[in-house]
Amino acid sequence: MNGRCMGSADLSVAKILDGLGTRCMGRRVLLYRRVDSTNALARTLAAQGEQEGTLVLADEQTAGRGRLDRRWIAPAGTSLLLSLILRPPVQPEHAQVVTMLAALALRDAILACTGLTARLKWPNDLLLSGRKAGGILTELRVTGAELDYAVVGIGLNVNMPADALPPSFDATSLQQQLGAVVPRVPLLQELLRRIEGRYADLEQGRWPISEWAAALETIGQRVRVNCGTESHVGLAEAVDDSGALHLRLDNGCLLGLAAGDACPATHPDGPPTGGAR
Ligand code: BT5
Repeated sequence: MNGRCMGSADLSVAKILDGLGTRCMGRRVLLYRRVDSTNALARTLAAQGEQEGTLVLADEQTAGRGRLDRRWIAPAGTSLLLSLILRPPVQPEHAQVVTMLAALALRDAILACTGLTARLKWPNDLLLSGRKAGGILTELRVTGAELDYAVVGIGLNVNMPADALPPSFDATSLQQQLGAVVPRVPLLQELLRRIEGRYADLEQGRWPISEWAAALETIGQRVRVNCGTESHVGLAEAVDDSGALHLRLDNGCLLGLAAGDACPATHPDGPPTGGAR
């Protein structure tokens, strides 16, 4: 199943390394034509001591995953499907900062390579014209009170045709937004450079919380947030250092939500929570 390869037509290890210019991120690339999940593989490697910055990349995933055992669907060759192994200098309760910096780096790389302006949706989505084009899944291993490693998994719909996903996903891709095919390698290189820059900031103690909060279209909106079997409606006022959303309920109480699925409160069906389980 997990067959390593040197590359397909537009994606190859040699092309990725050519002119990459990073010190750590993506200096070692493991590229697969097809894998179950790049996150699952990266976690195994991280547990075996794989170095920070190693990139696991696939053209296709047979069991790509989102949060809460949801599926991430992407026809072969249409997307960036990647996982990076990190050993961030933060406490486990602040590990969401990895998702924040990856989301901002992804947004910046998209703008630099395509001119498209993406917005972020709490807690882990990237939107283009209000529709989901990317998602981030950060998975951790914690030993005692220490964070061993974080695997940050990024799925981005690059050249995905409009009919590739169920309409209930309300998804889009760079190609659909731009009306042109987007080369994946320059975008990936830009993303790795941006992650490296932001990671260096983090190591210097510069956290991206306020920048992330400003990029979240969720803040200032009246939203419905589904958390498992519970649903809360209120004004999304802020996020805190741990990435939790502060929701002002109609009764005036302030609720802190560590995770959930948010959508505008006016949305008739609530947020899409798992059309592809
Ligand atoms: C996410 O989960 O958005 C995180 C997705 C992370 C995927 C990457 S791919 C590389 C790496 N390896 C992995 O195995 N995973 C990571 P969540 O917020 O739970 O959203 C999942 C939901 O998004 C699904 O239930 C669908 O509704 C929707 N969805 C699935 N595939 C999609 C796609 N390609 N584009 C837009 N929406 C999608």
